[in-house]
Amino acid sequence: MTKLQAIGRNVHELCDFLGHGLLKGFLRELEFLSVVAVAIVALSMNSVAREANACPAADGQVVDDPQPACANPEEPSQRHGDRARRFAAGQRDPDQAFDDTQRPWEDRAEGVVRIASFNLALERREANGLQTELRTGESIQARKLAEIIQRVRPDVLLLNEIDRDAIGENLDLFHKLYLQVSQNGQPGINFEHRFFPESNTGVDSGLDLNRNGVSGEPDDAYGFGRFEGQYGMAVLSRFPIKTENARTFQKFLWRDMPGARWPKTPVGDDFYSAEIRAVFRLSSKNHVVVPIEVPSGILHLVAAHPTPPVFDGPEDRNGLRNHDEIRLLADLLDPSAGAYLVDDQGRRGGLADDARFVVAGDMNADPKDGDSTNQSIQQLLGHPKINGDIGPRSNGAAQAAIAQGGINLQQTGDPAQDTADFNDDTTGNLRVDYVLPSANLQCVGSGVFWPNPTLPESELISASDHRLVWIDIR
Ligand SMILES: [Ca+2]
Ligand SMILES: [Ca+2]
Ligand SMILES: [Ca+2]
Ligand SMILES: [Ca+2]
Repeated sequence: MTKLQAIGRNVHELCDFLGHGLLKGFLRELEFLSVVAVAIVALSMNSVAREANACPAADGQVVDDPQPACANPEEPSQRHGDRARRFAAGQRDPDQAFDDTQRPWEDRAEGVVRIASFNLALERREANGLQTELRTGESIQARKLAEIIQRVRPDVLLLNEIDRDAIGENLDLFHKLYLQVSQNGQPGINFEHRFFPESNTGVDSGLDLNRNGVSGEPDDAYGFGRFEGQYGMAVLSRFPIKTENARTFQKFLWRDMPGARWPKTPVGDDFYSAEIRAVFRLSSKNHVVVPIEVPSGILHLVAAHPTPPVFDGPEDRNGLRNHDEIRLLADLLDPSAGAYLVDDQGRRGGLADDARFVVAGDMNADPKDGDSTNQSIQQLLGHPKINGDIGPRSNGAAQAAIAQGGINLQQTGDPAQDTADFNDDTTGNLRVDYVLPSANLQCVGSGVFWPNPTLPESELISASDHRLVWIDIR
């Protein structure tokens, strides 16, 4: 089946999914037009790819967002079919979704602080693999990632999935040889302040955590990893990081969380032995609270990268851990809920009641779809201290869901809010990357860097399976 045939089939499947007879007839007529439109897009993308080295026209024209910048749209499950139908109708979309001039990341109000989260997928299978590649200054992937960051130009940026070497050199290499260097005509970007904490990934527990009878494997580390620091996380900032007051929860034990959701075997026994539970670290990488001195005062970046809820068995050990890793973040935001927490520095409790914060990271949890346990992300989206109405979105994500089809067409979440492009036979695209402001901050803008496929910079997104998400706050 050709790609165009697949798209045509997806349109039919969408009709079946919508179950609307009149709509089916309507869409049959539109199908030919939409296939032609997709073909035109594909041809123009080819020509764009040929001209990838040319600096794209940065006309900066931004179409008015039909939704207020920070508002969550209406209940997505009711809107999904309608929105999908309009996207399938191509340029007739009243939202002007196929407007190829739309570059919302260039729309930035005076005086805002832009905060972003980006899973770079800069992980390699060997401990020194990334270092060797970055040192050349010619990593194609790192160049594309840097260009995305240079285009969005965040002031504070959380990075997920950048391998951490023993002395943290990878972050300096990425900064010096890629971010500070002009990529494809974009001005270089300088983050004077950087924080690159240790990660539990690849730190061997000495025990058989996945219970397959063998110890010392990647899945027996405190966080899945082939070497220490694989899939690390980092904070980059234009504003000073108060490193001396930064908190990490790398070594916090799961058993010290009241009501921890330990996995059970199908017959109801504890999946983990008492020996394992005595040493099990909750954070699969690290959980950090990083105070940053933005112009309006101290802002706490609260960040983590909870384990994916998959790669486990009926005991759902990773789904339950993902839930409790997100719970640690939620508890941190509330002085009473977080009273039990003790960080690696020996300090007790969560954030102060009036603290201003932003929670950021790849949470590996979608509000509607995917495999997360007990809607784990609702612990943050519904948290009274968080403005959970922020719904960063992109036209590129909405179009990708239609073009890629598969499981995307059975999902109930708003496809425009997806932030990761996963396999459409097994998972579908998901909203898993978040930047969530505290309710006492004013959010004046947000978005996801998932450009319209007609834009030259849409070629950049192949550098990661995740997309950069940002918010603008005052
Ligand atoms: Ca094992
Ligand atoms: Ca699971
Ligand atoms: Ca996909
Ligand atoms: Ca989705």
